[in-house]
Amino acid sequence: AEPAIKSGFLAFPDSFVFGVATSAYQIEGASDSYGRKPSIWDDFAHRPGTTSNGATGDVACDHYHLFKEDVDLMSKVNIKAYRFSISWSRILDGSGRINEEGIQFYSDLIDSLLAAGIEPWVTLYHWDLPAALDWLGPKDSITSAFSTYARTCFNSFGDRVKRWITLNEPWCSAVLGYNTGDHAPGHTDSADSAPYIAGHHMLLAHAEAVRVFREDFAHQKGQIGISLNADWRQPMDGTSEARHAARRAMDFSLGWFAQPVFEGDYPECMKKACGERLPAFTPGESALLRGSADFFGLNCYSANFAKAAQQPPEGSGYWNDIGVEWWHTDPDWERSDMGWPIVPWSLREILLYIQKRYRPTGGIFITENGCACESDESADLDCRPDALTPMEAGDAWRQETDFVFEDPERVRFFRAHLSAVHAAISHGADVRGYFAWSFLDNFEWAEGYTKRFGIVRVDFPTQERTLKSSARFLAEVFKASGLEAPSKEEQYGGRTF
Ligand code: GBH
Repeated sequence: AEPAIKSGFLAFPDSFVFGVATSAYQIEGASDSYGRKPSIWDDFAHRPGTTSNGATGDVACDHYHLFKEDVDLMSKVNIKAYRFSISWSRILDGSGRINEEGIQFYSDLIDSLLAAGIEPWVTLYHWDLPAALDWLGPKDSITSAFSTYARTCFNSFGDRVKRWITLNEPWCSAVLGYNTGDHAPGHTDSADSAPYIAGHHMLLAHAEAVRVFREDFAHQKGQIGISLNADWRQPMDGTSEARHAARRAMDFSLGWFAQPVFEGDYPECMKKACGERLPAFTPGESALLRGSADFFGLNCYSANFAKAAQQPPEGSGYWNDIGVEWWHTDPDWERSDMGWPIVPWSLREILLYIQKRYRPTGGIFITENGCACESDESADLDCRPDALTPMEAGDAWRQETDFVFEDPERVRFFRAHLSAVHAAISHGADVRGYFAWSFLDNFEWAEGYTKRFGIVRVDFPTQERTLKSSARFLAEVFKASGLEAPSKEEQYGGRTF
């Protein structure tokens, strides 16, 4: 029976895309088989002291071998779109040779998705750079390596894939990879300009891949964009100082990449603060970048307040360049297991900001939003998924007796955030899709397997999958194309929309 449409029901447009997301290194495993070559994440994770408990993506969710079962599970949860990434070093070995086994894997995955009525959304680069390459350059070799890789993907899969994302969160690659060293390749001792140079080359690589796609693959009639991450920055108070600080924080995170992609150049405040340390675009590069995304992909998880830094900047690194106190949260905000504040209304704010600031013609797609909870410390590890059998009968998991792993905090998170997306649309933001992060519990980068983001629980030693109640919740939202607004108790800090 169709769900009853109650007065608190928030309906999404019929064309709204509801999906889930993952990335290659976080789920595939099979890291050194079937012709796959190492990426910077293989090298990094195998270096002692880089990840929690020395975790690596060697096996991860073993999705390489279990992808058919995973696609079946997706069908059970009414997933209409699946965003995954391709492992560059699985399909190219660095000498120009194509690894046919790697191509076959993604080809089979894409075919299985299409057979299940699930639209593939493919990210070309989700942080797993081939180990022989470096975003620091040289500029021409890294950008042309990326465009060759992109061309291989368009050639092999573009007949079936109509939605491409060039890069996932270049901010993370640049800052966490080349400044804090928390992510691969783990540079901490580089010059102050390292993240800017890495980011610059990522932007040029993106622009080059988009040029190739538009010039040589127009007949595929696909769309190509980029996924940028940003946490919303709310001015600490009504002063112009705080508003200015918030704007700077947004420019140094989202604007760093969004302004070149949508307008062809870096934000003025970055150019001013960084001077020579921020590379400049030539007029040709700037023209190539301007308008180089058919849609705006946003990955958003959290928010903070913005307040001007009290101390005058010392040194000249990225964090000093911003001139904003970066970690200024409200002590009353609830937090996820990552320690990130949960601030649903901020998702509405950032969507409206993007709409107003960049007016993306192809709309905004939230390509990631989600929450880490039921971490290993708090999870009931005795909850073994022996009820997998009854779920095999199609919709059987809907029966009340079925085993589902209970993750009420994640259900609450999704309900609040989807309501915020609905509110943003009502206020004029052209939001056209939402992808939950993540389909499976997976290798959470430096956090290893200690943080769980999945709507499907993975018991890593046995690779058994169990649907969580958040999967059941999203299945209903996706089917009804809408949801009941949160009750008063479910809201965070009592804030409504
Ligand atoms: C995404 O990145 C990744 O794309 C994905 O692979 C990953 O598994 C997922 O999120 C979960 O982590 O430092 O207080 O300003 C997330 C990017 C950037 C989001 C930093 C939260 C931290 C808040 N993150 N941000 S803060």
